[in-house]
Amino acid sequence: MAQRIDANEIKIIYCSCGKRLLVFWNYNINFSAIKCSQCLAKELSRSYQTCRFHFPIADMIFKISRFSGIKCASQTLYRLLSTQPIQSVIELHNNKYESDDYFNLTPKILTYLDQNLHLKKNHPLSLIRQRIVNFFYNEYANPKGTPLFSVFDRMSPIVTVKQNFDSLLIPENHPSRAKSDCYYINREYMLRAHCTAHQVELLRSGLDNFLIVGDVYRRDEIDATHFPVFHQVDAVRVIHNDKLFKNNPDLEIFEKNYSENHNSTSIGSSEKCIDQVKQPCHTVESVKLVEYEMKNALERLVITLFGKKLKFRWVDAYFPFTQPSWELEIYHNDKWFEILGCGIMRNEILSKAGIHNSIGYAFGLGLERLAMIIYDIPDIRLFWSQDSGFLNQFNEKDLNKTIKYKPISQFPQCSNDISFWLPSELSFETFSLNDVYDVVRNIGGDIVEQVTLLDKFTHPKTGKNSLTFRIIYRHMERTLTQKEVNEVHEAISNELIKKYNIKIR
Ligand code: FA5
Ligand code: MG
Repeated sequence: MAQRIDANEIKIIYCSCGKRLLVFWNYNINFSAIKCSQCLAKELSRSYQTCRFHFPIADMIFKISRFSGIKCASQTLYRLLSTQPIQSVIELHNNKYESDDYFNLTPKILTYLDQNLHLKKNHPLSLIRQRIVNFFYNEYANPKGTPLFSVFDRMSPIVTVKQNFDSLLIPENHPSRAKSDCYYINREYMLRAHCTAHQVELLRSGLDNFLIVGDVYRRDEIDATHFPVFHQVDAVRVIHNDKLFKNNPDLEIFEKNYSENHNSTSIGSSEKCIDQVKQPCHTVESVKLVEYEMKNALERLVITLFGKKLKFRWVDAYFPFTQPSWELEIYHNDKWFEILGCGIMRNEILSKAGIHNSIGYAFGLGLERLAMIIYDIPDIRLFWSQDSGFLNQFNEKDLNKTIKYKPISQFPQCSNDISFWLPSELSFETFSLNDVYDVVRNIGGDIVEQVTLLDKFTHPKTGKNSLTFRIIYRHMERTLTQKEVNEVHEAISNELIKKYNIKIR
């Protein structure tokens, strides 16, 4: 749809959503990136009203033609469009990609790419990841105790459109492929919208039991429960006929009249499989057995995470890559929350990946939703907080401990360090750090948020020992001034000197 127009002309062009646009323009520009005000408002996270004013759509043409400020509006549009290059090369993870008319990454979204919150020490998402992985390690182990599942938690989120959609039989016209819902680098590459994107490549490499953990990207509003990046754990478990029916050798995974060649044409990628009982190729016995195993494992997983009192329910669902499919919902704060989607893997996927005479289950769950409920975290944006007041509430040593998040103050932190020499008769072993913590708490009171030992040092010549602590001050109701923090900090120093005969460095 790229077209060029001359100055002072009104042109009709079409937004990618199909809406007709009339554009009055003073510059020569490639129009393939122009969107209607609604799509732009969504993309730029601006209000619809602002975009309606700046970006003339058909129903605005009368008003706009009367605006003397049309040039200004055009320039704004030009500026915004020029932040979205139509043809340029973008380098991500050491690979170069040529962007095209599908490109819709924003500078902001790129800042999330390598943060790997699910691997960050003492991060709530990492804690839940470890608990889920441990569950599967324990649940599925061979007689010697070796875990059956392999874990992939560092796969690049840059995937092909084929991986994310085609390989999973997601039809060409499926709404989840829309540019308005995904982050595309170009027509071939995108940021994965779910961890299921890696399923087929791992199956092809010969794996049959695996977990994939990672960040996924979907274009969405930002509020307390929505964020354009979240984290998923996906799983695949494939069971061979001999194993599934080792106690019932008369039973089979596949119906007698099923032949693989026949199957691949009969269930096309564009056909929606809505039979909630089973795929045509499978026997009822095999599906019921795998469904039972999967649901049982997932129920035990959520009970392990949330405790025995948890109320949950299974709801029928539809995914193009599983049939039958379900979602698991849990009851929390008088509401039902969907926490995962799952199902019996489409046989066409296994068969194309070179896996025969087997049946599998797959699921995908969201880490943020679990963490928000388990730890009482009220806002999804908090997961991105660098604030140590947030992070220090989660400690990997307490993996299975009930941690309940305590809201941190909205006001800024103020951090002051204190370094001192211990008196010569005291060593690191004989001096109790708790003595320092007590003095700090006694003098600082509620405005002390954290005290951490930063450094231990022994002077090479004098043999004297020194300690450095960082004290973070923060008030719950107002911003502290540096002056008042300094006064408290000095009072703490004086008390330490008086009580323990230390020398400030
Ligand atoms: C999927 O992403 C499928 N790939 C899951 C799947 C895998 C099904 C394998 C079958 C087999 P869905 O879009 O529903 O499905 O997301 C799965 C889970 O991710 C949800 O249950 C939810 O826990 C989480 N999730 C989805 N959208 C969001 C969001 N905007 N914010 C936070 N978590 C989300
Ligand atoms: Mg869902």
